[in-house]
Amino acid sequence: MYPGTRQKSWWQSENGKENVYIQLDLEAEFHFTHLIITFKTFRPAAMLIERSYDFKQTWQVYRYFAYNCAESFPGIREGYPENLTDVVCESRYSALDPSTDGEIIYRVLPPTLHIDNPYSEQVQNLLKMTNLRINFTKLHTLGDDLLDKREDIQEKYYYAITDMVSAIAIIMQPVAISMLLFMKQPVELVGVFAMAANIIPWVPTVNNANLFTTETLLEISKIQKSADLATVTLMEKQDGCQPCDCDPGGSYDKNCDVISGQCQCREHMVGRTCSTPKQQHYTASLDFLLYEAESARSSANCQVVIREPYRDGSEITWTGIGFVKAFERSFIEFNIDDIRTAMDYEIAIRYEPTLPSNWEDVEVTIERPGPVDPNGPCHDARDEVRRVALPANSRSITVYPPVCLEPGRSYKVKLTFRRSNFERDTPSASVLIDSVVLIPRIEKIPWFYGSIPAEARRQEFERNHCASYPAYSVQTGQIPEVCKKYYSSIGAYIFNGAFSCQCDPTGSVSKLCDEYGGHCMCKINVVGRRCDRCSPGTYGFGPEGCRACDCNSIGALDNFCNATTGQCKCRANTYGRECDQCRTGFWNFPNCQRCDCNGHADICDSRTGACINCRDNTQGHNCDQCVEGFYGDPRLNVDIPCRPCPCPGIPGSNHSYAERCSLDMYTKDVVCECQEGYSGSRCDVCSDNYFGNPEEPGGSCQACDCNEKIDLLKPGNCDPHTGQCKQCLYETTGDHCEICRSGFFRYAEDRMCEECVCHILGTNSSAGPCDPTSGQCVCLPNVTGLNCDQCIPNHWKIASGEGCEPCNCDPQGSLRQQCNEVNFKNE
Ligand SMILES: [Ca+2]
Repeated sequence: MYPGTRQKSWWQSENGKENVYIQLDLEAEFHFTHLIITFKTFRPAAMLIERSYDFKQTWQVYRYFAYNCAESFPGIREGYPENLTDVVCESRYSALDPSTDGEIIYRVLPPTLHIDNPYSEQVQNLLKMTNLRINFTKLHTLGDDLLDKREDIQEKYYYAITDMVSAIAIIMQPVAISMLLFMKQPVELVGVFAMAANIIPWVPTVNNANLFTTETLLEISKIQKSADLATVTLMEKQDGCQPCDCDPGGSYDKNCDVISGQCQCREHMVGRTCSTPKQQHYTASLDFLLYEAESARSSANCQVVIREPYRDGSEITWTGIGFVKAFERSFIEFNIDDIRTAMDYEIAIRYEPTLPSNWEDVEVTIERPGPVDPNGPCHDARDEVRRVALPANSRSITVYPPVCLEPGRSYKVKLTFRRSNFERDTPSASVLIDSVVLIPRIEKIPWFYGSIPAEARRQEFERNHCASYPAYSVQTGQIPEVCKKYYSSIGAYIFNGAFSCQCDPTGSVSKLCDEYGGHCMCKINVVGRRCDRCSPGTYGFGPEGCRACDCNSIGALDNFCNATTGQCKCRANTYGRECDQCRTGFWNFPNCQRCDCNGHADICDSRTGACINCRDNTQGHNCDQCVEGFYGDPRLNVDIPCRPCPCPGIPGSNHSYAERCSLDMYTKDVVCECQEGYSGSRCDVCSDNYFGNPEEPGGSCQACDCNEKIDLLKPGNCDPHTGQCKQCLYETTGDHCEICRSGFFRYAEDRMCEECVCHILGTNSSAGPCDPTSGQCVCLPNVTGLNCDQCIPNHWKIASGEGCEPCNCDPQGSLRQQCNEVNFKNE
């Protein structure tokens, strides 16, 4: 019955739908004995009851019911079962009459059959079930022959059940099982109902008039209107009445179901007392309303200071990416537009001092977009300016008095950093502001005051110093469990339930988050509640987490790199992702200098500075010299281009007689370094003791050919053009010193020239020198001998100098015809 009325409530199926069903899914095996259904309207024209005892793997029909069995279920025998396993169709529960409160009764063990042993296997098999399904297949349509789509027709017909009585005995002893109700078509279910192990009616609505005295109760905890799914929890009933003990924040109120003790949970809160968020959900932390300074609007004289998490794992004492550095007369303005519950909030400023002294004067103003709700909790809110100091020995400060904020509005909280020191201006003074946090004021939470349990809660809260954690602790791990329990309740209260974790699938290790505060478990170097970004100083958000930037400590401005590419912020002239190289065209990291290549190359060795790929026929460390065969001075300040050496032709012309040449800086003339045999500044003359015509193309210089009969240390041994030898030694002569000079002779080429020895009296001195080969002198008449020193036989008077004369001896008076060659005396 609806509370306070005599009117019964009912379940009703969707209008005009013929095929609907109710299914009970039990998570254990039960014994089912009978079922009585009472209908508010006409009973169905056809229906059947099925069961499964293997968790919906297979289904067996218990019984068919039809006004016209042959038409609705052809082939099924109509009548009463004749043995236990008979499946029949009954028509007695399907008549048009009565139009209301008609029943259908089904007993698994028909009373018409005698059962000898109720514990036999056959009986037990028939009773056991894990799932029960009641299929309604045909509506009585009264005068309307067809159940068609017309709305006025459809509107009239539906199934409506006021009571369902079933007998289900539990075989096992489950402590908590769940049961699901499924409707093929959405069936309007109203209210909470219960059923018992014994014959207990399903009670529609929140009517608590039926108090069950049975040992075990099945209780459907919560059925949403028009839902096709509801969870049923089986609970053991305890002796006597127990306090509901509903979570003050997780449940809507302190009342629970009188049977099950189930409290009314706020969204996504579960458990009998509604104290825990459901899986993959979390309750807001007490500092959930947090506004990062680095995301807020700030004056131009503020600086964002990004802070890397400590590499050694030390506790992080800030949130977000870091801080805003505020100086005197700067301001930071926070936009607050996500208030969910109108109440008093304490403004806490989280900061980090940079000086050993306090920051003495910060002005806090709250800008309201319009008038407050005169009937709401903020009706007497006054927005006087608040002033706070930031002590040097603290990391947070709470601004008093608290401010009353209402949902659906956009507030601006402005911090103005007036002066660091009241006494004097200190423009260099600064303070690092991390964030502003709005902490719900405990005293204004209704379940913390006004009743004995509320006072007890507040005492416990205060005894554990729970009020002191949220303002300065950014680490939930430090918070005592008892405080977390209260914070969780407060979070559920302020935000009307729990939030979905929404852990980032890439950056999170798991879909589950911390039930308090919602922190997901992040992969390496990943941060954010949802693990959705790289921590400062890392990059490359991906399945492996994030990689360290590793920016070069000298070459980069800081250690923060592009979150995607990892590019560090390089100083002037440094280069590379980590800024650990010099820019192209520079060398000598970290003191990057431009490559000195005299304009003849663009790049150089990053370590040595040696130029690479010198152009314009230059070479050298700085492209400061001409390559071999070229001359000039390619240094930038001189800038005489490198030209091919004219020695006398250019290199490769086949008329070049120098490997290299140079420029005489005085005369500005080219000086070739001539090959051996060549000489002159252009190598166009032959060296001493060489000859030829190097000034002409194709001409060359050769060594003088003087048969080694010259002194090579002396100059001018041969004619520089003809090669004619001019200083033959060893009594030689000829163009190549190949012959003995006049008055000398030799027998063979390899012999030295010898002087001719000619008898002065016997030699015809006017006839020339001796024979150059034999040494034979030219003799006067009748003179003979190599040296012309003898008269021919029978001749004498060689000393005459005109040849020898015959002896003319008297043949009788002389012994012989022989006479003294010199003296005239006959022998
Ligand atoms: Ca921050």
